[in-house]
Amino acid sequence: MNTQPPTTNHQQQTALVGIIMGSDSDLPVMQAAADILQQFGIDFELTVVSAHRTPQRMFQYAQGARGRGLKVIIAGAGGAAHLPGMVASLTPLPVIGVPIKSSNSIDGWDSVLSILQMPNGVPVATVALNAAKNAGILAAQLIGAFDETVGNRMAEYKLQLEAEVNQKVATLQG
Ligand code: RP5
Repeated sequence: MNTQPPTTNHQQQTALVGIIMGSDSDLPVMQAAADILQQFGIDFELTVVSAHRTPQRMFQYAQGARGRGLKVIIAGAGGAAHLPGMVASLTPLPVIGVPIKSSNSIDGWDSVLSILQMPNGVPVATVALNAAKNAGILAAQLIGAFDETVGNRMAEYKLQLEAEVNQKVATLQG
């Protein structure tokens, strides 16, 4: 595992969203955030930052994120999932937390509660267990609030969701 500062395996000079995770074992879940951001045409970077195994790297990543041009950070972790909350404490950027159900977890409640139960003043926007796709969508919505192109793509995405349900209703009703 690379423990050097923010070198990433999907490095984008123009990255607006930083996707980080506590371990490379989180990648199969977190990939969904990357996929949806790609679909919306939003540049992102993706890397591993562990709150417990690489605390210095976490400090460096979080404190440098805004200066490097990131607008949102998506942080996924499992178990004693301190990464999203600690990163939120170190940056003025909004942080979206993805609780990951790790293999030894108590049904994922450990991950959910350790990301969700933040103290006043340091929020983490916590999505559902393993819901990295929703984290990506929420990040895109935050970007889309200020970027018209992304905002329009989001409006179109919503219409698509609606059309898909309407199509199913029509099929059910014959
Ligand atoms: C957490 O511990 C990681 O976010 C991961 O979900 C979990 C297990 O990590 P590994 O032991 O697989 O590296 O820090």
